[in-house]
Amino acid sequence: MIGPDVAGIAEKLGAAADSATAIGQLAAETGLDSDTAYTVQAALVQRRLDRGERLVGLKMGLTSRAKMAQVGVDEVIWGRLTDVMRVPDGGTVDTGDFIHPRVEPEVAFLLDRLPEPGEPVGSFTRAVRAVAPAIELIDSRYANFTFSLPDVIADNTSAAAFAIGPWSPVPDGLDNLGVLLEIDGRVAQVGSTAAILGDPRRALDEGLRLAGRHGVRLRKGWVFLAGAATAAVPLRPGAHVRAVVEKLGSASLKALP
Ligand code: OOG
Ligand code: MG
Repeated sequence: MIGPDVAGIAEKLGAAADSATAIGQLAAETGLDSDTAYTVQAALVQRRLDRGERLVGLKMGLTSRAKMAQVGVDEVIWGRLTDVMRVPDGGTVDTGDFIHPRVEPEVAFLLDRLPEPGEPVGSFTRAVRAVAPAIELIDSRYANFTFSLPDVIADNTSAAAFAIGPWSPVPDGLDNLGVLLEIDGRVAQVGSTAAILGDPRRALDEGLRLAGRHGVRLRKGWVFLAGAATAAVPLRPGAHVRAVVEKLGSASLKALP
């Protein structure tokens, strides 16, 4: 049997992102499974690298029940981040560059000395140099923000942009910090870092394990997004967004009017 057309699916997803135009889901009709979807994701991100973007990190997705429930997919997934997706803290995005952008509060890790493939993280404070509050802007390339597990994996887990607040040394506990997402100064979502796999540090173990299965090694100096603690909220033109994580401070971005 001939498998799914990996290059063709990656091209469709890439063109959808470039033109900010939604497409229909592809996995069911092409017989795409999750493993092959990661191959599509690699090809989709390679398309960005071919035009000069640089890999700067990894993101986890669906590490909280709130996120799983919002999109109806209940497996932890991971995606790739490039330099062009990074927005300066307090910076501006244009909602017109996206299809139906949503924002969500995240915790970011700055990676340091990572274990060899197959080894557990062991010392978190050796593997992670600093932590920061962050905002992820996700933008599914599928119509109505609706997808199956292989669809969202192929679509680089809806990755579109991210902003990172000030880095701090790793605090003693990361497992029960309050998380807020504010839009125009009003609280839109409330949560706790405990929602992220019980402790966001676990997201790193999962990232190493799951990415390792596909031969991807995390690098010193990379950013790692542990996954949102709350559901995501639509980003409207003109909105001011702030994500606050207790003890870590806040990250912000605004959307052009
Ligand atoms: C998939 C990406 C999920 C997270 O933090 O859980 C994600 C989506 O919700 O479209 O980034
Ligand atoms: Mg996210």
